[in-house]
Amino acid sequence: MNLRNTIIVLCINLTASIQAEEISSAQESKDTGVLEFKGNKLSFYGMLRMDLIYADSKLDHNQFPFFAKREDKSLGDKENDEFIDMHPRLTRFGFDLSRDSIPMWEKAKLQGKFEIDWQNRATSETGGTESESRQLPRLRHAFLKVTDSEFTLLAGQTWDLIAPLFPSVNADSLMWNTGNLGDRRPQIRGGYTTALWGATKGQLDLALARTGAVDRKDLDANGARDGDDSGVPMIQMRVGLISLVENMLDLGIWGHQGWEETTNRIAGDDDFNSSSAGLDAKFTPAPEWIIMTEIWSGKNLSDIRGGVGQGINTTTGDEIMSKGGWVDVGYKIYKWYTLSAGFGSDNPDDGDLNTGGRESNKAFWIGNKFDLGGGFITGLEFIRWNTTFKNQDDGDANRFNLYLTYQF
Ligand SMILES: [Ca+2]
Ligand SMILES: [Ca+2]
Ligand SMILES: [Ca+2]
Ligand SMILES: [Ca+2]
Repeated sequence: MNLRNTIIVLCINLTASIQAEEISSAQESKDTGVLEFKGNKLSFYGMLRMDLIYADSKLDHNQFPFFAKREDKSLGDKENDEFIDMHPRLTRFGFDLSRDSIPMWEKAKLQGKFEIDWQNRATSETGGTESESRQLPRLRHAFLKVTDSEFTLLAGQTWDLIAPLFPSVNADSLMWNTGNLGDRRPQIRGGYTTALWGATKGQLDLALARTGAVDRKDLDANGARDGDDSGVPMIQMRVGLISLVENMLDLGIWGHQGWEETTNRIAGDDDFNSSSAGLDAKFTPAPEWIIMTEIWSGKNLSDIRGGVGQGINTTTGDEIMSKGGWVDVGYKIYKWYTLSAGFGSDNPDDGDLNTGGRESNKAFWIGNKFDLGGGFITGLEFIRWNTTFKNQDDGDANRFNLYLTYQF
């Protein structure tokens, strides 16, 4: 072996031993998939996903539907105007991070979550030019959480505290504005959980959250979102009972209050409120059954996905009242097959609407989910929407959605 070859061999050996050290310092346990480094535990998760969609009539958005479009021939609408769509936008990537203690606060556990997908509706809503092959990422969750015994503090973006459940179908728009309330938004949340009796626990959470994070309401179009302009955060509160009736039932009651202010008056008003009250329940009478429901009423709900997307009537300056809810029943017939069915309704007060306003939005659905193991999960969903419009003909749409996923 000449000197040149010796040096090459040495270099290769050195590189190999450095790589081995790096791997051992960030050891991965094959069983848990958890990486450990610097006292932190890190685990990645996500899925590759394709959605194929067909509907026999137009919805307000192909991929992210809230309601059926009006089918009023006397107004020149086309009836039963079908469409197809296919997209990989619900492909998801995330990680969970945690540590058992904070060096200067030993009793405290620290957790964090980061999650993105590519369903960036903001771009399509604002008429952006994003193509269906150059999808932009969307931040879903980015938050940290500190837990010290029974107390938690959460800071970042995650699900609304109110209306925490969602139906088994429509992973794009979650039956929002069809009875399901609650999106994701930036917030700071304090929580207290305590054992009550048996396995039953009580929960009390309070959150200060960003108004307008969802509907971006700027009624006076002055470039300042009206929620931010109010100078106060949205308040959300929820009281819950976990593991009632031998672990079969979780219950919660909740509400929110939000404030909006405009610089220029809208129909004489520059001050608007948003509020809701509701309940959620999850019942699992046997391991193969899951029954979920949410019921609510409130006003000016467009920012939390209610009122069929209608918050303020800008002709009268009044907040639009609405009530609604949904129920979803799932039954695991085989280890690999779950059948679900549900119904949702969002019913604004007709008196708060002008001609053409969405008076009601109802849907029923059937979901079929096939879990073949190893993360290969596919499903076929059917949803039928009926949307009614003030003094105009209604719209009906039947939507079929096939999806294929590889989850890890
Ligand atoms: Ca919900
Ligand atoms: Ca404004
Ligand atoms: Ca109505
Ligand atoms: Ca139709």
